[in-house]
Amino acid sequence: MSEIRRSVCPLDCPDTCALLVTLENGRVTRLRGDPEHPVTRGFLCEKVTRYLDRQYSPQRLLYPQRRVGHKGEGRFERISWDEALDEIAQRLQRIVREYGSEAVLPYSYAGTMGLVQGASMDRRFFHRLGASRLERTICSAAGTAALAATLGHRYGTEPEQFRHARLILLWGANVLGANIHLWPFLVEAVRSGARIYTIDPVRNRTGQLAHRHYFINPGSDAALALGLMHVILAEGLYDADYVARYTEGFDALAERVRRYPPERVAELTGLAAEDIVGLAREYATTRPAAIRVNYGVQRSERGGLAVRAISLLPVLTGAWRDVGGGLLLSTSGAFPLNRGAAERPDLEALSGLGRPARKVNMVQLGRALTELDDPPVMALIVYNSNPAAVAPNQNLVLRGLAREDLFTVVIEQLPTDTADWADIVLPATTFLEHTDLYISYGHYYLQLARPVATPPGEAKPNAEIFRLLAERMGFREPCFRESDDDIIRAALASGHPFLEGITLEALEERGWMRLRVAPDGEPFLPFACGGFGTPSGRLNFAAARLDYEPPVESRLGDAGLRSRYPLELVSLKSDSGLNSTFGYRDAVDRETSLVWIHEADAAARGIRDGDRVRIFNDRGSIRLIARVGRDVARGVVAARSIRWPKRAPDGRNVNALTSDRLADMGGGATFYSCLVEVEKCAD
Ligand SMILES: Nc1nc2c(c(=O)[nH]1)N[C@H]1C(S)=C(S)[C@@H](COP(=O)(O)OP(=O)(O)OC[C@H]3O[C@@H](n4cnc5c(=O)[nH]c(N)nc54)[C@H](O)[C@@H]3O)O[C@H]1N2
Ligand SMILES: Nc1nc2c(c(=O)[nH]1)N[C@H]1C(S)=C(S)[C@@H](COP(=O)(O)OP(=O)(O)OC[C@H]3O[C@@H](n4cnc5c(=O)[nH]c(N)nc54)[C@H](O)[C@@H]3O)O[C@H]1N2
Ligand code: SF4
Ligand SMILES: [Mo]
Repeated sequence: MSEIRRSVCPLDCPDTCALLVTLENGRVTRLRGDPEHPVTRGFLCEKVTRYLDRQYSPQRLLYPQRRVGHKGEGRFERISWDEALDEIAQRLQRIVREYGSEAVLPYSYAGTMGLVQGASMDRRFFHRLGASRLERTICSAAGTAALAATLGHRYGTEPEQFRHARLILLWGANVLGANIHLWPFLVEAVRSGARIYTIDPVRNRTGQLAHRHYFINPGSDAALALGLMHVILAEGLYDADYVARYTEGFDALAERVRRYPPERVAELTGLAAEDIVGLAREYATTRPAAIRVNYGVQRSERGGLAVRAISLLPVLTGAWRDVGGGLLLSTSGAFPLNRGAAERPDLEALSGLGRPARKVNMVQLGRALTELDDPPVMALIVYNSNPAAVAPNQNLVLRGLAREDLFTVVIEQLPTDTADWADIVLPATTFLEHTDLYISYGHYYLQLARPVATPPGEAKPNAEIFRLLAERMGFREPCFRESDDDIIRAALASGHPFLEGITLEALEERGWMRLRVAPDGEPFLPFACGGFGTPSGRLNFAAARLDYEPPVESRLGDAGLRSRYPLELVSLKSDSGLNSTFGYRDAVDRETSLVWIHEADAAARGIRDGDRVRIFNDRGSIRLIARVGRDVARGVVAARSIRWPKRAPDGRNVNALTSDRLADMGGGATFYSCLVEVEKCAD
């Protein structure tokens, strides 16, 4: 007997695909994209088409387990849920008594993007406990803060409208790898005569198909944007009417960008001065012009400034007026859920702490585990994340996880590196086995997914695990007994007009619904007539001090560092994987075991294609296989992330090299401001 059910891809990807699931005799036999969904359009990426290898993997964690071996060894014994929950509750209670509640640190990110399993009962639990508050900065914090400070709203051009653009800048955006459902719209645009340019230190698959690729120095995008604005203003190519109507602070901007003539910007960015001039003219005079900027540009020390400066471009040219014009970084700010109702930060007042709990930036997990005092972190509870693989400064993270006095709980689907470090491992369900509500950061559809498969063994959803833990901890507030549906209803009841008509019942019936950002069938033009989310409603060009300096960790940065480590490492996303989620697959392991190096840099080091090389800096050292060519800029090396460290010869991945220095805004991560040296392996 076969039937088709709806679901939603839960992964950390802008596309948030609507899925159709084939069930045969209770077993899921096929996943495909919903042909009716306007962005999914009937296809899935390859990684999720093959998701059933994960769903039915013999590696799935099935039962609660307790560590029997040494820390990190990954040897466990099966225990019952009762034993596991009792032990966790007792350990937490003792830690809270001895060290205070802030000695407990949650660690979660986007293993699932669902609201219920990602940011509801878990948050309630930690607020009620008075645990340290985790700042979830590892991905998008700098860009998020920059967009909020500049446009005032974190949304932009609808993906469906890119088909109308005539010039498309893919700025730090590997569309084919990390946002494949935008691609068909770009193809349509090209058929109507559009040109596509990529701006990236790496010529990835998307760059190879673009009409033109601009190699840019990592972390120098703010300088390029300032240079483009310099030319646009100097040549009078801006939209004076749009600027007059909807902005303020124009004179301050004009004054600022005067300091960024093409020659200076050429030195900072690595682009040729005439290319900067040409790009500025073409961008300002082609309509509609759309920019797809992705998070790659803000994963650097100057990432906030980069997003600020880039997002001023369509304001200056008035590109926001056009269907198919504007800029897209994220759409997530358009989903006005009542997050407070789901997460209940007010519960912290019951914790006995008597003040807001301290904040711990997730990018600096290694420091938190090894340096924090008053109180030290004594318990770490990990879910929806794999910090032993994904966090920067990995050697420091591992030193922290190895602490004998640290009590670590990991809620996981698979035996990740992080799970190997746990004292207690709890088995989690997959998206096919639990309920959730999904916003998107790449389109404007809200979606609901119901379980379609039975959990294997004794796996439970995160929300249920935190309900049970709350009960064990004696948290009696009624909110700890709320069902998943209660949580979803509360989150939907924000009263915001974008959610008008969107209820649990309506979602249940249809699966996905477009936000009421525009009337049915009409494009969403977020800033065509101003409407910026600033105090005055106008965009303020003078809000930011647009002063660019190269990152400390760059070839134009700290002189001492760059003399020892003269190459900049960009550890961009793999095409075949999704962060560390599919690290168990051989194809992902192969892709993440390579490092791309420019032929001139390779020749200078006696490195040939296929050689085994060592990449190192003061933080660590790893071995990879060299790919020599011209798809990275000179002075840049590129490795795909994120490998499962335990599959690597040295038990480390590229994050053994990356820095836990913070970005210029939002406390964001700086994975791509990273100096290294590369040498041929002797053996
Ligand atoms: N296949 C696949 N898809 C994914 C993911 C994945 O791991 N694999 N990860 C998901 C996640 S977590 C996210 S956040 C999203 C978004 O993911 P993105 O952040 O957009 O992906 P990245 O590959 O990190 O970066 C995009 C591009 O920016 C480039 N880049 C790096 N530094 C700079 C710079 O300083 N300037 C410029 N101009 N470009 C730079 C990189 O070389 C890369 O080609 O993708 C999601 N989708
Ligand atoms: N070098 C380098 N490092 C990076 C990046 C980079 O580009 N380069 N990118 C950074 C970025 S953008 C991000 S977003 C982070 C990603 O960091 P993470 O969000 O930690 O991403 P994943 O590696 O995908 O790990 C998610 C884990 O959650 C688990 N999981 C999935 N669903 C559930 C569930 O329902 N319940 C529970 N309990 N677990 C679940 C999965 O099995 C998986 O092991 O990595 C960052 N690290
Ligand atoms: S990972 Fe992205 S492209 Fe692939 S199915 Fe999920 S949402 Fe769609
Ligand atoms: Mo991310």
